[in-house]
Amino acid sequence: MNPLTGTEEKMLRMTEEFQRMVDEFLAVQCRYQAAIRQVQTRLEILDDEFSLRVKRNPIHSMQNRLKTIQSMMDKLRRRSLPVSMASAVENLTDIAGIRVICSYIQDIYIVADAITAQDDIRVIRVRDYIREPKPNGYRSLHLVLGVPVYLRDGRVTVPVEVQIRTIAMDFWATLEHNLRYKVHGGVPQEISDELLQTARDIAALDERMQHIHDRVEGLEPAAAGEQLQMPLDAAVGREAPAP
Ligand code: 0O2
Repeated sequence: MNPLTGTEEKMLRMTEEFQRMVDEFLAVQCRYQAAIRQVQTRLEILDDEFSLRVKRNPIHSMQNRLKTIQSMMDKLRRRSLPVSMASAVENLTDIAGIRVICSYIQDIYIVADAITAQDDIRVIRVRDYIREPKPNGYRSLHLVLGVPVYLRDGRVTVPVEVQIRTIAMDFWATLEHNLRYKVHGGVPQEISDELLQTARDIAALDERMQHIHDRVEGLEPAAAGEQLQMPLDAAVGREAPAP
């Protein structure tokens, strides 16, 4: 048999190393997925309970994701940390992520307060980019929660990053993320400036929507129904029902 060339040996070692990381990833994947399920179920329960009490849901929708191996290794490399699964588990707090989309700014804090008040959840980190937006205009509330997961050998605490934002904040963040990744080396300054301005416009809209919501909540239930019904009926050319 021909001996392997230097390049072939190097590639074989890289393949073996990658396979080892995949195996390790599969071993830890189960607990991160369990942690996501735990937090998402708790949020769903809180949302259901809230809607029973006040007849509306603070949570508009939720998404979750497990970071890919590639994305974990890229992040470790960017931070000059050892590139291994053990290092990812030790250094990254966003392997498991849940994004919670709320209708109104106030809902974000209602949801955050309710989940962090649960006595078996550890609050590892809070970053409030709503009260203090990032310089580029990004707004969201980020929590890293330590969640108990019960395995055959006992209990482990698994970190889950929960990003909570309004529909409007999500609209901006999703488009900004897509635009940023389209351009290598970053978008030109004039586009960054315009994105920052759109983030400010969106923040102002969020505040106005919150204000409208608070005013509607302050109305008598029947009156609130009428107020909403009449413009809707007018819009579709129907007559509003007699009071
Ligand atoms: P992805 O693909 O969304 O997972 P950390 O790694 O959490 O210790 P970091 O990265 O500074 O440190 O955390 P931070 O600031 O809490 O933000 C992490 C995540 O928030 C990002 O994940 C994005 O999802 C989101 N985010 C933060 N800043 C911005 C921004 O300016 N624009 C947009 N669109 N999203 C942002 P990743 O790791 O980038 O990737």
